[in-house]
This record gives sequence, C-alpha cells and structure tokens, in this order.
Amino acid sequence: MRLLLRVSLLLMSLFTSHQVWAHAKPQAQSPLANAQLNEAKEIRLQFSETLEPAFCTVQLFNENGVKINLAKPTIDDKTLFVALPALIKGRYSVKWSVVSVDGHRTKSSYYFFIK
Ligand SMILES: [Cu+2]
Repeated sequence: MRLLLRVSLLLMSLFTSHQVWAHAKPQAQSPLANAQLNEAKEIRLQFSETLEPAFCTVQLFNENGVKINLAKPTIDDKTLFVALPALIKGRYSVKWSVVSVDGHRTKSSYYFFIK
C-alpha cells in the first residue's frame, strides 16, 4: 500500500513537471523592445511553446495610454502576429498575454518608438 502511494506521488510529480510541459517564454519579438523605427508594419512574437489561439491577446497603446485598434492576432504554432495600422511618431507599448498548450499563462509588455 505504501509503495502504491509512493508510485502514484511520483507519477503525479512527473505529469505536473515543467520539464515535461514548459510554459511559453518569448524567444523573439518584432519590433524589438525599445527599437527606434521609421515604421512598423506588424507585431510578431515568437514563443518557446505552442500557443492556444483562443487565449492569446496583444494590445497596443500610444504614449497617452490610448488603445490602438488591432485585428485579432493570428497564431501559427509558436508565433503570434498582427498587422499594424500606420503609426505616427511617438512611443508605443505592446502588451501581450498568451497561454501555451500546458495551460499556463505568461504576459509582459514593452515599448518601441516611431521616429
Ligand atoms: Cu507552464
């Protein structure tokens, strides 16, 4: 009985381990954080894990905190991308939030600049 308990605890720890199911960490992003650009045509974020499209969002705000309307992002396996409208000079903040196939959410934000 005790052995059975040990085996089931071991199995539980294996199935919940992040070594088996890691959550999505950003691997590459465009524009880059703090980039100074003449124009930006899209936001493209690449993650370490496959994404769950239904739970992935990206928002863009100008330097006055006004939200800029974007289409729903497209998800292709580990990559999220969305086209940008023409942006005037200024600082923009990108806020992203994604859920990977292990069910864990990661989110962050960063700035880029149109000069
Ligand atoms: Cu995770």
